Amino acid sequence: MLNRRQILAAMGTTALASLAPSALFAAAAIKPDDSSALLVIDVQNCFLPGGSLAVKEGEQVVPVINKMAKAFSNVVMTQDWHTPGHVSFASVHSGKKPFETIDLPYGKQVLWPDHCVQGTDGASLSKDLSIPQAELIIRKGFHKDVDSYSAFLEADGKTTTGLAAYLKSRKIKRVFVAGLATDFCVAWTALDARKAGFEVYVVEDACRGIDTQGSLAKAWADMAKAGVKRIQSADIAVSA
Ligand code: VGL
Ligand code: ZN
Repeated sequence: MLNRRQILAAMGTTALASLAPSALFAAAAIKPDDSSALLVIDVQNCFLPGGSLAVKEGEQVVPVINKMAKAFSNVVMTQDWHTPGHVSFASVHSGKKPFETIDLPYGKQVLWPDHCVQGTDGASLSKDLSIPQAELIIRKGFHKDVDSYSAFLEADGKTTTGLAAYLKSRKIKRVFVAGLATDFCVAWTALDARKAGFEVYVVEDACRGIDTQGSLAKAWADMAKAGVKRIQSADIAVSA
C-alpha cells in the first residue's frame, strides 16, 4: 500500500492543488463513538459452510467482522432461534420445497430448509467470532408461527424483540449492520433500524447474501430508498 507521502509525491503539486485532502483520504473516515453500535447478524453454523442453509462465502465475513469490531465499544449479536417445526421450514408444509413461498397471515413467507433450531449446534454462533466485548445477544424467530428476519420486529410487523428500546436506553444513535444474510436478516434489520429512527450503515464486505429470486438486488434497492448507507469495512477507522 502506498502511504500518504508516496501518493502526494507521485501526484506532483499541480494535480494535488486541485484535490482536497478529504477527497484523497476519504477511506477510514468513519469513527464509531459511544453512541454507535455494531449489530452482528446471525453468524451461526447453519449459515456457514456445511450448514443446512449455508450462505455462499459466508465464512468470509468472520475475519472482517472480528477486525471491524475492535472499533466498537458497543456490539450486539443476533441468533436466529427457531422452534422445531417452525412455520418458516419447508418441511412442515406438505408438497413444498425450500425456497418456494407461501402466504401466511402476516404476508409472503419464503420457505427454508430446517435451520437454527433452538439449542442445536447449527444454531450456535461461529466459534471463530472473536468479539469478547459483545454485550447482548438477541434471539429471534422463537415464536413457532411467526418468522423474524429482523433483529427489531418479527415478521408480523408489530411484535418487538426489545432491541430498539435497549439501544435507545443506551443512548445509541448509529448502528452498523454486518453478517448473514445480506438480503434477509441484514436487510430487514437495517430497514427496521431506519424505521426506529437510527442512522444506519450496512457494511457490504462484512455481509454475504442468499440471493433467491432477485432478493439481493431488491434488498439493496429497498435499503437505498430507506436511507441506509452502504459502506465497506475499510471506511471504518480501526485504531491499531
Ligand atoms: C435468515 C433465512 C432464514 C438470515 C434467517 O439470517 O438471513 N435467512 N432465516
Ligand atoms: Zn430463520
